[in-house]
Amino acid sequence: MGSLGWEIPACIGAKLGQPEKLVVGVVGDYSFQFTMQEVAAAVQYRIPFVLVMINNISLGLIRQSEVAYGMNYNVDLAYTVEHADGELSQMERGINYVQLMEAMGGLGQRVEQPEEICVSLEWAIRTSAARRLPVLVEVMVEREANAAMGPALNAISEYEPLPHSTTVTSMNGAGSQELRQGLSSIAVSGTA
Ligand SMILES: Cc1ncc(C[n+]2csc(CCOP(=O)(O)OP(=O)(O)O)c2C)c(N)n1
Ligand SMILES: [Mg+2]
Repeated sequence: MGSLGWEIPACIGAKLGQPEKLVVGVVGDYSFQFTMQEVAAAVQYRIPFVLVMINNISLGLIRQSEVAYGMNYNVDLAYTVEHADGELSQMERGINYVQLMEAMGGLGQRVEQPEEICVSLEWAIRTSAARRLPVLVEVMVEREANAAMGPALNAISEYEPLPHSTTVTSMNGAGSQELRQGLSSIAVSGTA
């Protein structure tokens, strides 16, 4: 989908439509901000799903589109807060999305190292099903990695292996079985 904010409502709809399936949504950090309040609705109505956030603390697609113009303008989601006493605190990681999930009654984990991703995904799948809650896995990634898009898509000749054949094989805990059974899961992903 091209519209930001599609992912969370889509996860809710997919899970309501096919409650027996595992629903996993992939969301950008900025896209999450468009409809994040729907997490509260999912908690209220006990609609479980796993949300994987790719957090580059920026509007990556917009930043990349600006490169051709030599710009890097208004794409940062990190900022500085000035407190009442004049103290400054740096929100170097932008919004704390795990706290946001928790504020709405959901759960989340931040992942900083690649080897933590599987562990966190297993936790999210297990916990989301057991507690009937939306659960976030926030994966911190490089701010300025370019993605293949537009005409660059034509230049792709080699793809990364599918997660089913790589990551998932190293998962052993609860949840991994559900992921291995590709048909028992629905993947929801929005792109800009
Ligand atoms: C509703 C809506 N508003 C604006 C846009 C334009 N837009 C495309 S990508 C993008 C930034 C997306 O940032 P993020 O979700 O963090 O994904 P990233 O590109 O960083 O992976 C924006 C504002 C859009 N696609 N949809
Ligand atoms: Mg982003």
